[in-house]
Amino acid sequence: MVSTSYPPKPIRVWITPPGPNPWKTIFLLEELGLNYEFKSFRFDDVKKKPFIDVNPNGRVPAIQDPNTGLTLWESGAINQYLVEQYDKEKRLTYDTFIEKNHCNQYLYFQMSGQGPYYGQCGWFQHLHPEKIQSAIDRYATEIKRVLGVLETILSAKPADAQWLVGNKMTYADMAFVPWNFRLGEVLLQSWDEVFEGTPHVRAWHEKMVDLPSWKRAMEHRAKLMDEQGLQWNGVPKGIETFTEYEEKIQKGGIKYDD
Ligand SMILES: N[C@@H](CCC(=O)N[C@@H](CS)C(=O)NCC(=O)O)C(=O)O
Repeated sequence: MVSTSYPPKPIRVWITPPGPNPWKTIFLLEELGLNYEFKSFRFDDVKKKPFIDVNPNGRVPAIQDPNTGLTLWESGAINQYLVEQYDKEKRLTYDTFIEKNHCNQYLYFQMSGQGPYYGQCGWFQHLHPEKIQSAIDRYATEIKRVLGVLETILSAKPADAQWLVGNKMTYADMAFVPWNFRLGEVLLQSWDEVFEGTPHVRAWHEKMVDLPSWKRAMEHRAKLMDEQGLQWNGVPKGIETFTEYEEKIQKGGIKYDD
């Protein structure tokens, strides 16, 4: 965390470190330089108390903001709250009619059109006990389609305004980063293959992962993963490859991650 005293009391963020969704919120907190603290716990406990008292849906992230008394889950709702409550200068959002609604639109697209499809692709690629190629293909095709939609949008924008809304980065652009960051693992492709045919998306993504705020978020992730004995890709230490991990899962020796 950046050392900051705004808001006065730290916002508590419940996370399990491996999955991408919590990092959407941490990226935003870091970019806004807000005062927050981690409540990091194991993925195995996501559907158990005490977390389900915070989020009955048992999914991370969730936040508790002692400055306002608000408890909130669903990363899209959390991030909208954070910008509305704390981005007073509208650095990462807009209050103009069209732009504000377009930010909403892209956030909903990310929440319903990007996250769930990427998540299902990752599930069928790595964690499902049976290899169902048609399911992997369906979600991989959808990922490429979503990247194509983003390419159409970004390539139509002026060269000096390569952002989804208006001419600056908003919380809507930032919301796409954590899942796109995991595309190599999700699709089992090289970075060049992942972004083949979508150069504007690649440049947009690379601009954001180059930000100090994202780098700080990923440093926190590395530390929290390490604390739980996990490697960068979510595979427990001591297991070399995804194939070995998949074999152990199939034998029931390991619980599923997301
Ligand atoms: N729509 C939710 C999705 C959250 C989500 O699925 N988080 C994953 C971790 S990245 C999780 O908690 N999974 C728990 C499970 O699959 O049981 C959000 O954006 O907050």
